[in-house]
Amino acid sequence: MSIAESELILNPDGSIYHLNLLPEDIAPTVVTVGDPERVHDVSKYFDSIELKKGKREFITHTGILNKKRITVISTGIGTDNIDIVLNELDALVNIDLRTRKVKQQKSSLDIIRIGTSGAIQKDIPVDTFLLSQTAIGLDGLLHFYSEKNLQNNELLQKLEPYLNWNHKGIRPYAFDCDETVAKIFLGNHIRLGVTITNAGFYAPQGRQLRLKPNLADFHQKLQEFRFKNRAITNLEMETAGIYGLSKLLGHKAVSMNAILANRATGAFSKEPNKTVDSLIQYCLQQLT
Ligand code: R1P
Repeated sequence: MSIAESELILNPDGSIYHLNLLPEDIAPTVVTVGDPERVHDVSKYFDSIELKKGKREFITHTGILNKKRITVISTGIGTDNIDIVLNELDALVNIDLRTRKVKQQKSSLDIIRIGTSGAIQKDIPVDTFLLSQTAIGLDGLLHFYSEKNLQNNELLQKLEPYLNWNHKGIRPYAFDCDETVAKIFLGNHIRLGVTITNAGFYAPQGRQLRLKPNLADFHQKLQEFRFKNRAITNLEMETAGIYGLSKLLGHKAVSMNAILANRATGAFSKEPNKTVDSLIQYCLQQLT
């Protein structure tokens, strides 16, 4: 069955609608970053760059590093953008854009998020590198998709009644990283964590400027939750969406976080750019 023009939207040159990319533009290894300017901060380490394209917040560079072809793409902020980026990356490899038919043989991408994040546990210093072993989404994105059996249901069964936020319209979902890709990034200085992804930066992460958050005990509840001796470690805005859609679509994802803030101690990194650059260099070194 071919997919209608209104559902799989292509630009006049045949490229996919938002990302503005053709199938040949992307490598099997895709690094995602939130900030469009971080795309250059990654690709400047490539030995050569063969492609630079972009549209809106979705900037893409593809190149070679140590004989490995890598694509780096910016997602902008939030899981609403992750919905677009993951579905369109998948369409580039798993849908024949000319016939508009899903390919019989599926391809799997390795997806590595290099992002920033805030810790919620006191013992995680700023400038830590944290690999999200599990991500819990409070943003709701994955509830719009079926195949929930791929979730970490064991964790959810404990988390949902503990949080008891369903009556506030907040229903968590939870997915794990891909273990084979995660192994590439393990190391003594890499902290493993459980990451909360939410739909905003202020009240959805327990911040108050002028508006009072609806959940007064947001941080405390998250800080005190334990599952198999694991604690929730950090907050950001993309990882759970990336993990969920990757699992459903058959891609392998891992999220690497530069911890720039500690929300429990009030600390913020003195050299955030240096920390992000070190994480980029570490990830590229491990990838190649
Ligand atoms: C918020 O400032 C943004 O920073 C974090 C959050 O997930 C959110 O996207 O990640 P990035 O630095 O990768 O964008």
